[in-house]
Amino acid sequence: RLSTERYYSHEEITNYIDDLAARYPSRVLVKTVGWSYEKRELKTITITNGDGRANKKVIFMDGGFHAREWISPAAVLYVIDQLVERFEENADLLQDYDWVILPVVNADGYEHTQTGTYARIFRKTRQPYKYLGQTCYGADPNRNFDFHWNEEGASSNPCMDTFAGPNAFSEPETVVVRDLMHSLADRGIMYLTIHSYGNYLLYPWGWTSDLPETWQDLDDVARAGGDAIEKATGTVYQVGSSTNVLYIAAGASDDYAFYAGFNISITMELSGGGLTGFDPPASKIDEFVTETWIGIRAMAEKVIEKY
Ligand code: 0X9
Ligand code: ZN
Repeated sequence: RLSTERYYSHEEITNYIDDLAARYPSRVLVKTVGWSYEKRELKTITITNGDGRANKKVIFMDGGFHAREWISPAAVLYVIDQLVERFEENADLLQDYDWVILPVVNADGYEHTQTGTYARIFRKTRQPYKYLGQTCYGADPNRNFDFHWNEEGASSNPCMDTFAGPNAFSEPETVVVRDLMHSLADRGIMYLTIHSYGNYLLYPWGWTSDLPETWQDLDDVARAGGDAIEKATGTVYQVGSSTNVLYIAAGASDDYAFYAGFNISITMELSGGGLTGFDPPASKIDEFVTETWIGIRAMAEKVIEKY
């Protein structure tokens, strides 16, 4: 079983989902969808109820966009654990929907924060860029998508944390997410991307303060998640559009998914902890991921009721 007592390495995460696929071949499918800049294998896990019905609606979830946000892959693994190992309790979530999950988008960055020196708070990918004779590493994968790319809340300086990249989709990791989104778009109902920290449930747009025409649907789903969490644990999540409740930042994956056709697109910023906010002690993992699951479950139920 999954341990919520410590943070996993990228390799352990990959082994964990491979093991689930081997143990539950009728309900779990693991696929290689691409490679990171440093050639780590990026794998999705598709979870079904095993009834063999093709082309169901899809919930697409990812984690580990930002290297230092370790609680994100941990929370995504917990969702996987619940949907697979606790299938009987969650069968309603898989009746008409398949879940496609990429636990660690930025595998190189994640690995770097776990093994590099002074690397714990590193955020970006690991592709090197030259700037004024020095080398800086990585683009911000959440500024690298080709939708209003580099217009607002992003930097053209490779040494900044919000570097948008030399061009949109300069990073192999964001290309993988883009291609997944397009391949799923005609049945993709909800895109959910897990970050930390701050306790926010954010929806489009993040590139403008304008709201999409269907903002009420986005708000309904996000609020269902926030309400469920508050009721269960008392933790309050702030709900609203990225620009209006957090800050303006263009070129992010949530805006891209919504533009690509997902009806619902939400960035969930989990609870923070530790000295920087990005490093909750391992003793907090269980509390944070179970709380996150309550919110994700409630959002999925709302989506299933609406679509
Ligand atoms: O800035 C980000 O990429 C996200 N916050 S984080 O602290 N995890 O880096 C928020 C992204 C919200 N979405 C958009 N601005 N589109
Ligand atoms: Zn983040």
